Amino acid sequence: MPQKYQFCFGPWNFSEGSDPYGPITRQPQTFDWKLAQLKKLGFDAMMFHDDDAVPDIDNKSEAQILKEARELKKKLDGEGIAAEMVAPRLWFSPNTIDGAYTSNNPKHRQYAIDRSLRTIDIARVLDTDLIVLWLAREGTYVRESKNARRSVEYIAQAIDKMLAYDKKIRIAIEPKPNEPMDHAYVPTIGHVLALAHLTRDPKRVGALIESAHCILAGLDASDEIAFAMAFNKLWSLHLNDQNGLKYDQDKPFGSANLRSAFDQVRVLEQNKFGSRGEYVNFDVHPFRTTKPEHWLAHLDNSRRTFLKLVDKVRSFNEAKASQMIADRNYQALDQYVIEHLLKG
Ligand code: XLS
Ligand code: MG
Repeated sequence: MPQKYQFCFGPWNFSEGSDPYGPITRQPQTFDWKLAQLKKLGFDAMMFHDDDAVPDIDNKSEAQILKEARELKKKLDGEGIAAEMVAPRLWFSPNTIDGAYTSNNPKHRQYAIDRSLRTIDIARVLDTDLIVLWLAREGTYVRESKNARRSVEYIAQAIDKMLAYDKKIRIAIEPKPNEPMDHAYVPTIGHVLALAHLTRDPKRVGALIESAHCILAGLDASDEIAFAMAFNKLWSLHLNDQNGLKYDQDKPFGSANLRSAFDQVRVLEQNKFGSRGEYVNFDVHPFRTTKPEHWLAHLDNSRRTFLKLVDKVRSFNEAKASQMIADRNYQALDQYVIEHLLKG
């Protein structure tokens, strides 16, 4: 049976167009509007930061957080939408200015752990066992400002606290090599899988791959996907695109490099991604110039491209490719891929 894919995105994927050089270009919309658009597009699930689920989380009691999470769960159930994961947003608060788990300030490290435990509380209510960690500020601008070995140990210790707090959760680390930091401590999937082994329960620590983050690390996203899948560790996926080594672009999937997008889908198909209930997420943003009336296009287009590439993968003549490989005629193989992608 061919794999049927389930799709997901997060409320932040309806971004408003601000960048470090200018303000928003679209007026912010409510969460209810975003959920209604997700439903209208026929997506299956939504992913959440802790404060997407419970806004202004730092100023709310544990009881209030649980109450609001329950209200959200009701809303999602009413629309038949699942929550894929919850991720602590550990890069916005004044308490995370110098990093979260790796901050040089012990009070701030404790804040990061406490906030991660609240994230787990929310995930329980939303009925997902998946916690995502994008370790945004765990790195340095100035190498001498932190002890790198101790930082890795701090991250492992924080993960241990989370694993001990709830025996059912799984943690998927989303590596990214830079931005906002000059260098991040956990830049690639290899680092993620190695880090898992420093924790108390490596079986419950896995990976989330984002295409653009692989490109920023100078790596091939399809190889990163294959690497994680060889360990059965690809628990979530953020497909998007990125035009080379520059600021984080989060372009629509396939927008910059269609062939790489084909390769990513091919590896996902070959390894049956989704067969254990994993979702295909598009972590994409509209171009800054996008008018409000075209606000859904980047999500719809990413899924369209993905599904067209699934067809391309399924109609790729693997026997023909195998013959070329056996003949070591990679020149022919290269051209076959190009012509297959160009075929109408
Ligand atoms: C940023 C990340 C972020 C995570 C979730 O680059 O993609 O959005 O996916 O914390
Ligand atoms: Mg992402």
